[in-house]
Amino acid sequence: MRGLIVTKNANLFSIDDGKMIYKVYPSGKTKEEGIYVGDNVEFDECITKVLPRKNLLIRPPIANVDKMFIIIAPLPKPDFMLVDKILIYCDIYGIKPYIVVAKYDLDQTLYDKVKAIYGKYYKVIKVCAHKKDINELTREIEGVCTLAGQSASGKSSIINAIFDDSRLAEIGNLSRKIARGKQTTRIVNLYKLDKGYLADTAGFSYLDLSMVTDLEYQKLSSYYPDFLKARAECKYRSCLHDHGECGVIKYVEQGKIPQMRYTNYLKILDEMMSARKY
Ligand SMILES: Nc1nc2c(ncn2[C@@H]2O[C@H](COP(=O)(O)OP(=O)(O)O)[C@@H](O)[C@H]2O)c(=O)[nH]1
Ligand SMILES: [Mg+2]
Ligand SMILES: [Zn+2]
Repeated sequence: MRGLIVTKNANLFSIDDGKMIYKVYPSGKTKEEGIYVGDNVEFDECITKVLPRKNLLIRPPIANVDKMFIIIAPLPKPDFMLVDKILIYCDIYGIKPYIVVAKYDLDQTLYDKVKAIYGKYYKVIKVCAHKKDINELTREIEGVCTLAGQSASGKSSIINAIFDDSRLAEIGNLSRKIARGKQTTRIVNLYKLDKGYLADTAGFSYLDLSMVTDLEYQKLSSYYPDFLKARAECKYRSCLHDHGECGVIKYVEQGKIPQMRYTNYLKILDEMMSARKY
């Protein structure tokens, strides 16, 4: 039989074969190889085979992620550099990203601003957990999906609103969360919705691209769909778009590339270059 791992509880796995849930232990071999929530497996009395993965996230540990919802909100102040890093990460790992503007009850203008910056190349949607208005998000849930984004942006509240069960995820007090900055680690579960699954644990409140990808700084700009046309006008093919006769700089000056995307590109470039100097 074949199925999807939806829960890992110590050494016992829950497998969804599309009709029902089986509780199964791994074989010695598959246990040693490692099995993660999101894995597609073959099983009978035990899990006999883990099928090849398209990706594997580390924190939280989830395999075969199809879609990632990057949550930002008016409060805390959005970290757009983190958003850009997650977009790059998703591109590298074959994950479809969404930018989700949460807590729209606090400020209606953020969605329009984000849409203007990202909307041409990425899906931008808005939700409000407090109003239980999360349909724009739930209707996109297909395959294995997970939420990401900075601490206190409202991820747990969205998960709770979706499943309408406040026991699923702990909602933190905003100020306490910021002060502490750290999340507690939890077991990951995939919860089933109509067309797919949503992980009950969110990730990426912080992301160091050089730690989690093989991305070379020379290639960074190729992960910016909004730079593509401009890059054709750079004098040198190896242009890093930080100085010189550069199409990207020209487009930024002409307002065709958002200043913020470019400023954060330079910061990420700088981070990646200094990560190489030991
Ligand atoms: N005004 C407003 N506050 C929200 C909304 N969603 C969450 N919050 C608040 O934002 C804070 C952080 O929420 P939480 O879900 O724990 O964020 P997480 O750290 O990303 O999981 C909490 O104080 C929530 O009550 C919303 O839709 N509107
Ligand atoms: Mg949370
Ligand atoms: Zn250039």
